[in-house]
Amino acid sequence: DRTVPASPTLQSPSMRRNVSDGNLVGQDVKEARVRVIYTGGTIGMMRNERNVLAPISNALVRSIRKYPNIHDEEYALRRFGASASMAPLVLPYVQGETRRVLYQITEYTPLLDSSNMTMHDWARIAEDIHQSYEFFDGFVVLHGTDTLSYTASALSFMLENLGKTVIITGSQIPIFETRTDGKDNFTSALIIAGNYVIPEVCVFFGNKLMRGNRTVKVSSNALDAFDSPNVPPLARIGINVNVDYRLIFRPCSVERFNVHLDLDENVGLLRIFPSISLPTFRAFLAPPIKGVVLQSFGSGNVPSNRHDLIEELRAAAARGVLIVNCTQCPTGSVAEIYDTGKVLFDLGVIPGYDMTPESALSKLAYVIGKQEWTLDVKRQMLQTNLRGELTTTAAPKMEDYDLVDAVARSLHLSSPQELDQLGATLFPAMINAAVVDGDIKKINNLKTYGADLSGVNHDNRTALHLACQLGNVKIVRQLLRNGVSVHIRDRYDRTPLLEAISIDNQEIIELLISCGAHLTGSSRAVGEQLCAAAARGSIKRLQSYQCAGADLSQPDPSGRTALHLAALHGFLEVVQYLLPFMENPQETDMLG
Ligand code: ASN
Repeated sequence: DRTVPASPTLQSPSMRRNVSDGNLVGQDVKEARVRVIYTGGTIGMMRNERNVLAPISNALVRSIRKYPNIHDEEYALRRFGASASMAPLVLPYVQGETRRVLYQITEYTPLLDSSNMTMHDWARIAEDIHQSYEFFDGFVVLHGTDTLSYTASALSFMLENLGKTVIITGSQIPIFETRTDGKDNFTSALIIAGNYVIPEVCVFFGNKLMRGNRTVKVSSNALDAFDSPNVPPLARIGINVNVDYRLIFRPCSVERFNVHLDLDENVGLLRIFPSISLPTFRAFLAPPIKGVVLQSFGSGNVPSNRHDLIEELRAAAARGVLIVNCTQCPTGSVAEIYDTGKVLFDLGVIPGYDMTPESALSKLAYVIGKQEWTLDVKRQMLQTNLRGELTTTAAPKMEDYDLVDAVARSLHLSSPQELDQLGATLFPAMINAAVVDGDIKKINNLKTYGADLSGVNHDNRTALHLACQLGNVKIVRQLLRNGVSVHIRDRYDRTPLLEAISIDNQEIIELLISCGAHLTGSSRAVGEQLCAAAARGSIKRLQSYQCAGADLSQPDPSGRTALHLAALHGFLEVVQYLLPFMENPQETDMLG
């Protein structure tokens, strides 16, 4: 059943009031569900008999239950009763955020120092997210910091058409210690994963949320251990969470979430240095290598007077080895501006632009692992921006023709806060007007003016909610092609999919489903809706639910199915329609 959460104890919320009182529970509070995948790393380490840090199994979850600022035992007891010790953990109330975050930790065996992780571990994480994708609002991966950027980059490629927030975090000091960065990193990651739809694989560290495939570990001891040298952070955490929605890279294909697990391990990083010897160079490029990230000097230069090396590169490229040129510099991009760089382009070496070495390496493993792609397609994909990992040419700056700036100037507004506020009110109103008019051109123009088409209004509704409610298929398609999320729930917990169901527009329902939308809320609540439709004799509504992936034999909270209701009200056609979907139609309900 697609609507039942992974654990029977983690029931999803029904319709809830929007309240800001941390003492309310259950039916009165909106909740979000986050799955935490704990792979290892310093965050859960303790000193062993040799007095060095190593991961300890079963310690993290047990300790967290005792930390009142990471787990709200009182809420858990009221929400889950006596079974609270086995129930999901609950993040204490956070001022300013709308949803209480319920989280479940899956601990890997063995827990690993991330230096011991391999591509198989990346595949395991990707598969676990895939398996439980529909049951959670977001995902947090607890990970060692040493190879965290490799994992983040790899996952960004492996998780295709991602629609939900995935955050990888860890710490430099174990969470069990009095002074630790683990607590802040973990709780901030949970808050963001539960409250914000940022459909990217992100890294949270040192108060910054960064695009995962842009990160590098820059310090072995500072708490601010990660940087994103070529792209600003997606969000900063101060007193408030400030998300820069314009930076978010959204999947713009009308396709469902999927994972690609097949990575090719025959890839490597080759850092050029003055006087590198031919035997070393040749050995590196020898079979079975299939993909190499050439870490060149400056803006992509190699010793062009070393004909021996150039010939080795030419021969490797001719054998079909994919060679991606990236710079050794922490910031900036490769470009054809020197003779010493131009020589590589002429050999068929692929420009890696401003990709980090971690990102380029995992992208090679991903691209080479795509059996269905020809060598030409692979070459093309390596230089295409697939997940925001590279910047090809100097894109025009959005601010140059930002509508908000123009309006702000005429209103004499200037502070960044005033500009942000204006943008947040102006754009959703204008986008909604364009949606009501069914004006695709206006929507496109607004996007060029810097509007975030995924923006929400005061009821947390997006333009997609409205377009679905109005039943305008063309606009819905246009918004989806622009990456508007299908997962945002409004103030009343309604998704765009529910809007489409409420007007029985099956074309839109199918379109949303093909983008990864799914029913949310408990299966019993869906059962209730099915029963209500059957009691009205509405085959159309039942079809809409079926189209949206509902199991039509799903009972309501009292155990009655739609078939019971259809029979009770004498709707013969509804009974005939429902019968093939019933597993055991002869079974009676709890009421007899
Ligand atoms: N060696 C540790 C790891 O990568 C470092 C850390 O997590 N801070 O697992």
